[in-house]
Amino acid sequence: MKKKIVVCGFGKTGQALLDFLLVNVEDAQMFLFNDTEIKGKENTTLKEHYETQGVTFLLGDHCFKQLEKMDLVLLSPGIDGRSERFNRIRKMNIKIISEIEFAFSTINVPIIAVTGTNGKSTTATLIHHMLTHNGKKSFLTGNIGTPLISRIKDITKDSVVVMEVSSFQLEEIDKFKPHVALILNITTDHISRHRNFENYVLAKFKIGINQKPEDFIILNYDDPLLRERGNQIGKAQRLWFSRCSKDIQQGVYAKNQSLTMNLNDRYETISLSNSQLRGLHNIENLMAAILAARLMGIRPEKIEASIKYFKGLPHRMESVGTIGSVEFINDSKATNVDATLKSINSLNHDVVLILGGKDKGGDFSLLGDSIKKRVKRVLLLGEAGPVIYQQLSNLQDRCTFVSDLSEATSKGYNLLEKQGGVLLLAPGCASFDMFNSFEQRGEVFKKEVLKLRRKQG
Ligand code: UMA
Repeated sequence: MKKKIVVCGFGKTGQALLDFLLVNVEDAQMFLFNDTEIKGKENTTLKEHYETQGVTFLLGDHCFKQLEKMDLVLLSPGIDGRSERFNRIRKMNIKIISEIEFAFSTINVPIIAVTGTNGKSTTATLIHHMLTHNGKKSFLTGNIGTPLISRIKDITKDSVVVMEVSSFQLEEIDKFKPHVALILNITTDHISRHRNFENYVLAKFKIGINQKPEDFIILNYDDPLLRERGNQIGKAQRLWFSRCSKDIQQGVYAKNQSLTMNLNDRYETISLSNSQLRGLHNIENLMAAILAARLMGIRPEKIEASIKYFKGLPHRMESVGTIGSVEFINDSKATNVDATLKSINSLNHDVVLILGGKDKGGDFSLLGDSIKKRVKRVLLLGEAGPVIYQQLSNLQDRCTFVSDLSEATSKGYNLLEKQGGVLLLAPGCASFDMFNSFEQRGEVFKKEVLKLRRKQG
């Protein structure tokens, strides 16, 4: 009898899994399960394409029962494999494997895996940049938008894989083992998926559970949770990075724009003065990336030389221009409270802050002190607006509700026009109440700034 394999989720991951299976697995019956119907022209065409290749689509949650007949269930990260319904399947001894676990089982090259609540994409991209700039064959994959499984065909013995890994992905790993793991920070996020903060922390810690003493884990010494519990993660050699303390034995610390690295009592310095990245959090991202690149054998002077060519990613503290003395900064990727806090704290100017979107259960009162010091007005947007208003209880006189990004942009500009400052989009929330993604939200903001600039002549 043919083996029955079902791929769950018809997003980027599900499609990449199907592409891989159709080429590499013979003699199996292939299924695709998705909780909802497939909509849109592009996806419908793709569905038809897979159907002609023999894939049977199981669409709608009422089809979930059919998973009970499968031999193997492959999961996309957005689907909660720890939910009641999947636990039921697990108890029936049906194998459930996540995409990263499955992809990992097919390769044997060093993996550098970056996780953390914030800074993952920038740090992973920085590492990839430092490696490729210095002649390594690096693949940048994972949560950043390219499932690992989609790159397997191109990975060769001399490759290095750099992965951004989310808590959703880590929650489902079994044997996945990076040679170098990085945890940049851990603050509250994704509580609706993980149910509580501890589960989220434990998912992040899984990055190191399979590591051996010949592997490395890079941790943030300035993160209270990591400093307290970082020594309990796995068996890898620990390296720390710190912006605030020289008190680290192995790793790197920053003093102004200069980094001092200590690896096995060998001291090296690297200057950040050429870096184009803004914000204190980016010093942390740089330190973490530099340690990883150094562990992969890149010389300090080569790392230093490559830093200056890295422009940063769109939608992360991205300056999208000025009108008069008002600067517009797009940090649409700040989708949780901690990221917003870091954005505000990296600006010295008078700030008008656009906050709100789809609430992920964050505690916005944590922004109180920084708002008091730096933010003259908070423009509240989207579904989370009223919740944030409640949580900023003693700052409500500084809050104004706006109906969309267009109103937020023009109102923000009017408020700053006379004495100058920064209009900062750092919403602290997901985008899905009004947009398809944080990228789309950022693009809309950029368009609004452009419109305003044209209007101002
Ligand atoms: N779906 C269901 N049932 C569910 C949830 C989703 O059927 O309960 C279906 C959807 O209808 C859709 C498909 O599953 O058809 C989407 O699957 P997915 O959510 O796993 O999305 P992908 O397109 O495969 O993208 C995933 C990651 N998405 C999530 O983790 C939510 C992408 O991270 C990642 O870039 C991509 O794999 C490649 O690895 C995005 C993300 O938002 C950027 N990540 C979170 C974050 O960064 O905060 C963790």
